[in-house]
Amino acid sequence: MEEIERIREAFDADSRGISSLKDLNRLRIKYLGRRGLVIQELKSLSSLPPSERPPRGRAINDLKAYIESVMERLEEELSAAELKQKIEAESIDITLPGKYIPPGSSHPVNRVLDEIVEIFRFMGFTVEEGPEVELDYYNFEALNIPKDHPAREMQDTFYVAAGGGGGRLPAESDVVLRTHTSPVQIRVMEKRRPPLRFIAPGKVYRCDADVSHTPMFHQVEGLMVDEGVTFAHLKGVLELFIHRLFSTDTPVRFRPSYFPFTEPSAEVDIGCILCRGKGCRVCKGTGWLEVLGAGMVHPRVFEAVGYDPERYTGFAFGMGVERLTMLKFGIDDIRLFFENDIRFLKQFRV
Ligand code: 2NL
Repeated sequence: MEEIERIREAFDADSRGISSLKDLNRLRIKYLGRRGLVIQELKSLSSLPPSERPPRGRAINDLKAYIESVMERLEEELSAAELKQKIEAESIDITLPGKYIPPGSSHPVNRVLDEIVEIFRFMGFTVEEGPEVELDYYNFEALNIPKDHPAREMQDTFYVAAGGGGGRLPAESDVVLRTHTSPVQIRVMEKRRPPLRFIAPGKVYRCDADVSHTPMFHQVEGLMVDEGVTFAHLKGVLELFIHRLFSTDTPVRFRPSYFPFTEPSAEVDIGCILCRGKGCRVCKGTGWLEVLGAGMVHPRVFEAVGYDPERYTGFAFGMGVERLTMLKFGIDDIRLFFENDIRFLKQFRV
């Protein structure tokens, strides 16, 4: 019993001299470690006659509990002191108020793009993407747009100089910035077989700039191919789309049109949402707004991707996202989207 008292006194003396967590750990090893003084005492119990074991065992366990509680208190005190020292040694004043970072928000064009994507996903369309720098073949050739077609003219298409620029632009480069997202659809058809149902949203580029044109803008094109797909399916899908994007009472009308990659082709108009069809400046007094182009996929396009045009039919459509955004929010100049004026962008925060 005297021996136990001596250990307690030695521990009290040692613990007074502790000034760091490192010291504390040494103390722990000295008393509670595998070969520590307290553990040695516990082990020595077995050499005592059985009748002496219980009182001595209790005394050792009391000592152990005492040492543990003192160490626990020391650990709390020392770690608080060490943290305080660390903080004071730093030159940052953590009590200063934080720098205000105003929350950002989605660009109005992206908001409408997200809405469009959501409506088509609801109808079972998946979303596909592809490169913005394209081969002439995917952007024009495979879409039945021949070499002398007006859509290829230099004033419309950005040509990428082969060999990384530097020299003068070659008169005819076969690398272009995509002028529509149709090349994505060609690439997907090349890789997969029908049935297919997807949209291709993204940035497209045309060398053009005025109140209604910017050199970069956003498009969503869509495609559905299977046996037995008809113009009726096209009408159903696009009418539901318009009714979800605008409102269910928006009139929709299909007019005959022409695109090299569809036959027959149609232009889709909606009743003017600004004057409700009465005629205004935006609809130029007609009461109608053109919002989509569409049609049945041209057999030559199917031939280009190795589909049998006798077996498969499909519909395709395309729309400009900036134009739809302008109509939805009553914006009259497309350039406002790209000036990054916070006063303009703030108005579309949700
Ligand atoms: C418009 C018109 C359209 C398509 C895009 C398409 C794509 C393939 C095959 C056939 Cl791979 N057609 N796309 C068809 C009709 C119209 O876009 O006014 N876009 C803004």
